[in-house]
Amino acid sequence: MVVIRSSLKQLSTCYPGFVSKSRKVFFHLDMNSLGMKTSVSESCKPFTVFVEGNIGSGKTTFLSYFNSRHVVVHSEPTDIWRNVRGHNVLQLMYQDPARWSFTFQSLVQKTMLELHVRNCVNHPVKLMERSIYSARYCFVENLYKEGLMSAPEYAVIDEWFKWIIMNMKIQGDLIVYLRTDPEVAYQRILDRGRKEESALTLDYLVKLNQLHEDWLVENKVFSTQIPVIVLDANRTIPEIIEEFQHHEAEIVEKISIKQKNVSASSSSSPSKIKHLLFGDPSQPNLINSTGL
Ligand code: TTP
Ligand code: MG
Repeated sequence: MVVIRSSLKQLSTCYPGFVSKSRKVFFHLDMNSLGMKTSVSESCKPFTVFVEGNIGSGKTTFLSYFNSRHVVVHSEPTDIWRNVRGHNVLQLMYQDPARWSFTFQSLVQKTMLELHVRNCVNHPVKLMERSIYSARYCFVENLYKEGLMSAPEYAVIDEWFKWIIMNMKIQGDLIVYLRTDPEVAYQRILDRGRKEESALTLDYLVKLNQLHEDWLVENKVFSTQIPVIVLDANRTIPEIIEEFQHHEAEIVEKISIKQKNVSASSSSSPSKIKHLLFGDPSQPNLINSTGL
């Protein structure tokens, strides 16, 4: 990282990747911006939470609760999926999955990887909507099982997936699984009316639900080493948040265990992380609005 001091105004207009601290500006010029290969920085390991659950389980709404807490929240890049150089690949996938699911899942895998390795600006907590794992273990798996992705396509995407998880050091410390009945998720999808999902069926949600259950609850076929907290997401968002808060002690313990395994210089204190996840959002945070 190259640190350049300059005026805040100048930098804000010419480059979006700056952060400010004590009126000085630290400009992060990373290897990506120089077109060089990189992986997740060793010195930057935020406590990383993946929020998982069926389509319509409420992941985005759940994540929006944390926006005020100055943690990094990465919602899914659905805008990109709907507009890759003018192509709505999400829509193509729903229109003709046998033709487009490989294309779409390749895009999902690439964009999820980008979120996993996105440059860290010393935020102690990172929350993500889904992960590269659910794309592979739930969606790709379902497409293949349903005969909508061919064996060679499945093999290629799986080879990429395995290479990524072997080589890219994807950080994941906790999974919050928003568990819903498929009927509840279906009703929410009808209510929100995302145009690409107009032909989505309850049967599809039942299958995806089973794959989430197999992976995150039953540990069948695919399992995870990352601890999972299951929340009843048939309920309202305030109720789900309340249930999440009941897990505070358990989560703080996991944070402490994680901190013991990483060097002090690369991690924030458990109390700071606890404050960010569970503190009163109306109260000032321990870090300023840039997360530093
Ligand atoms: P979700 O990732 O489930 O996100 P959501 O915004 O629908 O969920 P929530 O209401 O809980 O916030 O799905 C987004 C859309 O992308 C949905 O139509 C399913 C589709 N999708 C795939 O087809 N394959 C994938 O690998 C992923 C991640 C999503
Ligand atoms: Mg969402």
